[in-house]
Amino acid sequence: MTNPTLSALRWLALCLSFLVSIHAEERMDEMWGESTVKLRAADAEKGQLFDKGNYAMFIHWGLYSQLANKVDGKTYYGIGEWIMNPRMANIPPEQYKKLAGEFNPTRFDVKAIARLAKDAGMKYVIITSKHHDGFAMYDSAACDFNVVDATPWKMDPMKELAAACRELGLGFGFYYSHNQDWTFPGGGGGPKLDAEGKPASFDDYFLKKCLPQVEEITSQYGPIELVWFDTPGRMPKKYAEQLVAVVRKNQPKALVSGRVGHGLGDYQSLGDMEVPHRNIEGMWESVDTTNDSWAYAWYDECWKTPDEILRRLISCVARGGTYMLNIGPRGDGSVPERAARSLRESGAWIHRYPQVVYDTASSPWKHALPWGDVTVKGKRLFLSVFDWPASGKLYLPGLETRVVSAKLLDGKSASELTHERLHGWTVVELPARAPERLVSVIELALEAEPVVDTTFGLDPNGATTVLAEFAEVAGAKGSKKHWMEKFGEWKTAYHIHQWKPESSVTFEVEVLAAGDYMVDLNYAGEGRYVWSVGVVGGERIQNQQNSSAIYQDHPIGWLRFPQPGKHKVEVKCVDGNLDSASLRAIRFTPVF
Ligand code: H79
Repeated sequence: MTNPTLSALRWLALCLSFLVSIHAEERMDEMWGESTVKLRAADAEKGQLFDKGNYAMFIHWGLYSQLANKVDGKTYYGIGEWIMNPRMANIPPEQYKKLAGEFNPTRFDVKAIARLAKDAGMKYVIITSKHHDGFAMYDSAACDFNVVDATPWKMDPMKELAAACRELGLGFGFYYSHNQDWTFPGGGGGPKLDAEGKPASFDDYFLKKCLPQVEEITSQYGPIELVWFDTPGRMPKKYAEQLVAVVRKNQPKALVSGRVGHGLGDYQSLGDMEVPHRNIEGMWESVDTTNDSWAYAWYDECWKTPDEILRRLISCVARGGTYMLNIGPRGDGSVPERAARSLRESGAWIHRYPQVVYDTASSPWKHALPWGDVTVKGKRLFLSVFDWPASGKLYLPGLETRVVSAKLLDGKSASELTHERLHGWTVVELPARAPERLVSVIELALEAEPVVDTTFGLDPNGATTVLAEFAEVAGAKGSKKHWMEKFGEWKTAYHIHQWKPESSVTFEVEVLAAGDYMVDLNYAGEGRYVWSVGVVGGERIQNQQNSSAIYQDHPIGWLRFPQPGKHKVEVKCVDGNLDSASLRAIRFTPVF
C-alpha cells in the first residue's frame, strides 16, 4: 500500500517532530486544554456528582473496538481508538468507514454496564459519542456515519444506556472529540477535500457536523451530567465558545470539561493517566484506564488490580480531585471480565468505606504519606493504609491538632486503638495483621479541624520517598515532563534538569530519631554520575553510580541525621554528563 522507504522516512520525521514538541507546555495545552482553566467550586445547581461523588466510569467504545489493535494480521501497540491514524495502522478514511458495515455488537448490555458502574462505586458514566475517527455512536441526523444509519445493528445504544444509568441513580454524559475528525472533510486531521474534490475548510466540518452533533447529544438523551470535550488543538476560541453556548442552552446543569480549550471549561482535566502528587485547589479530575489502552486492544491484559484502583482513586480524592476510570468494551459490546472483576472488587471495598471516598476534603498534609493517604470530613481524618506496618505502629508526622480517639474500622464495626504523641508525631498502636486485604482504614477523631505541618516526616518503619517537585531548586530547572511508554500511554514526572556544578537542590525533612538513613536517588541520564548528598550543618556523603535513560533508584550511601527534628538535605551533581541528568526523587530508609 505504501512505499516502505517513504513510510520509514515519514515515521522518522514524525518521531523527531514529536520529540521536539512534546516538552513544550503549549503543545500539552493543545492536547489536554489550558492548565489555566479557572478553577471553581461546584455550586448547588451544577457539578454535585463530580464534586462529591469523586469517582466516575469512562467508556471508550466505537468502530475501532472491532479491530482491537490488529489490522491485516498485524498488531499495533498503543491506544486502540487511534488505530486509523497514520501514527498507528494508517487506514485511509474510506477504508475505515467500511468497518461500520460489520458493526453488530449483540453482546452490548446496557443494564450490565450500568450495574457494573454502580457496583464499582462510581457515580456517573461518560461514554464516547464521537471520537477522533468521526463515527457517531448514537443516532445522528447531522452525519450518517453513525451507529444507526451505517451499521447492520441499526440501534442507538445511548438511549438505553442513559435510561439504565438513570434507573440506578447514576449520572450520564458524553465524550465528544470537537476539534479532531479524521473522516469528515475539514475536521482536524481529516480529509482536505470534500466528496466533489473541492477544498474543505474547518468551517465546513464545524457547521455541518460538529455544532449540530453537540446540539444532538445535549438534546436527545435527557438531562446529562457532563460533556467531555477532548484535545482542543489549535481550534480558535470562537468555535469553542459556540459549543459551550450550546451545552449551556440545552443542559444548564451539565459541566464542560477543561479540554474544550481556551479556559472555557468548568474544571481542569489533568493529562491522560496522570495522578498528581500535591493537592490542587478547585474542581479537577484525573482520567485513567483499567489497563493501558482506552479502547479495547486484544493483547492488553495489563489490568489494574483492585488494590491499584483503590490507591489511585484515594490518591486523587486525597489531592482534592475526581477520578474517572475507563473500560473499553470489545467490538461485540462485551466488557472484558478482568476489568469488571477489578472494578467490582474495589467497588465492594468502597461500599464498605463510603466515608473515605465520597464528599471528603483533601489531605491536610497536601501530599501522600509513606504508608498511605488521608481524606477528611470536618474533624474526622480517614487514614487509608496501603502498606500495613509490620512493627505494629503507624507514624503520623506533623499533626498539631489533639487526637481525641483512634479507631480501626473493619467495614461494619470499629475497635479503639491506643495512640500517643512523640516529638510532635502521632503514634498509633496497631494489631499485627491488617483487617482488610486491600486497604485498611483508621479513623482519627480530632478536637478541632486538622492543623498540619506538611514537612515530609521520614517514616521510622521504612522507606520515605520525597519527589523532586517538593525540593527547593537553585541553579537548575524543575519542570513537569510527559512521555509515552507505549503510543498514547502517557507517563508524567516532575524532574530536575539543566544541572550545573553549582546547582543545589534542597529537601526539607523531619526525623523522629537521630541515626543513619540509607539514601537512594531516583534519576535518569547518560553514563556515570557523581552525586553529593549532605545534611545541612551535618554529614555530607558522595558517590559515583551509573545511569540509564529509564528512571531508577541508585544507592548513594548511609547519611546520619544528628538529632530529631527538621533538617535540610542538599543534593548536588558533582560530575558526569550534567546536560542529561534528570533527578526524580530522593529516598530515605532508616538503617536500624
Ligand atoms: O480518548 C483518549 C485519547 O484517545 C485522547 N484522550 C484520551 C482520553 C487523546 N487524544 N490525543 N491524545 C490523547 C494525546 C495524543 C497525543 C499524541 Fe501527538 C498524538 C502524541 C503523538 C501523537 C500530538 C501530536 C502530540 C504530539 C504529536
